[in-house]
Amino acid sequence: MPVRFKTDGRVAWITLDRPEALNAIDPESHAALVAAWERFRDADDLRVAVLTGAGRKAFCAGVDIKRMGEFYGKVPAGQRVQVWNREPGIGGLTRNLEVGKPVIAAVNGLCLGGGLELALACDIRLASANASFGLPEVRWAIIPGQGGTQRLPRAVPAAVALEMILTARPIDAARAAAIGLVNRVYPFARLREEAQTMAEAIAAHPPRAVRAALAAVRGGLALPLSEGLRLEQELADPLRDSPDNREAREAFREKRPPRWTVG
Ligand code: CO8
Repeated sequence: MPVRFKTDGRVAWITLDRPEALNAIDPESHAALVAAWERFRDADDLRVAVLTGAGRKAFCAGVDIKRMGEFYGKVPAGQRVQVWNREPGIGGLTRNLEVGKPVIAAVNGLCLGGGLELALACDIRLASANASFGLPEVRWAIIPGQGGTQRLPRAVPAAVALEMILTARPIDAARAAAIGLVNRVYPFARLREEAQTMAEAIAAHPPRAVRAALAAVRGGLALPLSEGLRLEQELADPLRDSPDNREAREAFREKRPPRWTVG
């Protein structure tokens, strides 16, 4: 299988596993990724997913260039926009597939093209010091079309995004951290452990609050502030004086760890 799905406690590890092709996404990897996200989404006991790549060199070198034509050929050219605007994007998370739970990208090396677009669709990005990031699509006479032109300028300043997209040149992990494209950078040997630690920290919190916070931030980013503030109230209110909220307050008074209603 080009994608491995493993669990470590309440954390799902989804690993692109084609190191011989720098974990490039071919049609089978795409289908396996979609299936993996759906499995994570539907598993009540899994709270956080970590996406990474097998091997020491690459997280994902993008869509499989040798098999790009197979993606195009699936749908007649005249219908592509219509069909792709409702199907999951390449790699699943990039379009029309929401899991509603946090996803961390543990970027362990090259992160290019469709690989960066997939990492941008994750909620938190951690990187190893050897990682590099780029959107080289214009070199291939196309543009980033799996969310890259939209998510990169929302993640970093627009001028920096344009520099990356128009020059097609990759940046290193230190620069990616400096511009806020990645949250943290670790030595390669520590990346996995740090991603698991962060995932467990999130998984320890009451799942309804985590999901609502995620929905508020993700939903609000697409809205004007006044509408975002309304969305925040809609998501915040059902949690106020909820069993978990009462339990958190009671546990604080009684100086004991809280027990959440789910899990
Ligand atoms: N696709 C397929 N195979 C790849 C890819 C790729 N994206 N990247 C690397 N490989 C393969 C190589 O062909 C090679 O395999 P083989 O030895 O069998 O030929 C193996 O991985 C190792 O690669 P290299 O020998 O090239 O390793 P180097 O260290 O010399 O170079 C590079 C590494 C610089 C990363 C180089 O491999 C490279 O430039 N790769 C292409 C990276 C790239 O441009 N990616 C973006 C592609 S475009 C994209 O992702 C968006 C497309 C959206 C299309 C949507 C369709 C529906």
